[in-house]
Amino acid sequence: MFYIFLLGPAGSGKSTLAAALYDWLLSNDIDTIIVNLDPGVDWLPYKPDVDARDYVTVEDVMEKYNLGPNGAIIAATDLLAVDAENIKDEIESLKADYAIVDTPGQLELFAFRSAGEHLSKTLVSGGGALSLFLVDIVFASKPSSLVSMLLLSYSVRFRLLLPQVLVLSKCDMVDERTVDYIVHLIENPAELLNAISNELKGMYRQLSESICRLLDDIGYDIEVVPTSAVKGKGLDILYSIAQRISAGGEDYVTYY
Ligand SMILES: Nc1nc2c(ncn2[C@@H]2O[C@H](COP(=O)(O)OP(=O)(O)OP(=O)(O)O)[C@@H](O)[C@H]2O)c(=O)[nH]1
Ligand SMILES: [Mg+2]
Repeated sequence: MFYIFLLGPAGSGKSTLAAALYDWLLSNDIDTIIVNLDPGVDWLPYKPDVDARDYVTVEDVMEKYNLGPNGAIIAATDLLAVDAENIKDEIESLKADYAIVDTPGQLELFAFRSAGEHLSKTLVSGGGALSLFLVDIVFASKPSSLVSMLLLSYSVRFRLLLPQVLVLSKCDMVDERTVDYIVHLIENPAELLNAISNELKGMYRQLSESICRLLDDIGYDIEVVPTSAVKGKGLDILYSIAQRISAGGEDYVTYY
């Protein structure tokens, strides 16, 4: 099975894009399942085939351990990791070609705590995976915000060690020219440096410039895909990237 993880800051559009990609794959006769890994979510725009809430819910954890909502979300994600093997077994028992995995709203829980790392490694073991890092295009329209998102996406990539695509989400909310300009900035660090120089002054400008240079130096060669879950934009491109990677067209890490 090939796993497609959707990651990104709260509200970046993970669940909505997961649902849109799932529908698109099914309507193209591609055998796909959809997995919810958020034990705290109330409502989802899809019906998960495998659901973290069948293993642990934030509500139960709050009651059982007498925790507040934030502590309970952390504890629930840690408890979920204990069930990683069972979750993998349930997913694999469905014998689909692709599993779309929607991750918790709080990016740091999945990307920066060992529970998320353990979950992703367990699921991916013996198969392939791709991570889609979502950045809300409205947020990315400001060069300094874009730089901070690029840095965040790189640090997530470094944590999970999976091939990663930078997905610009909600592109229906800005015009085509803005989308093209942002893609251009991401693909051309020198232009991004220029844009930052016009926006910031002093210490923060220097800091952003250093981050841009760092990303350039380490070869931040990430693929950018503009999408809109509402308009169905970019879903075919995401699938073609997943196909390329799952077919071995690009290295991916397997954990044995
Ligand atoms: N215009 C537009 N709005 C979108 C799109 N995708 C998501 N949204 C809206 O953005 C908001 C957040 O979307 P979600 O899919 O819940 O985002 P999320 O990243 O799963 O959120 P959390 O799980 O809470 O972190 C919702 O109000 C969505 O309707 C899109 O392609 N276009
Ligand atoms: Mg969500």
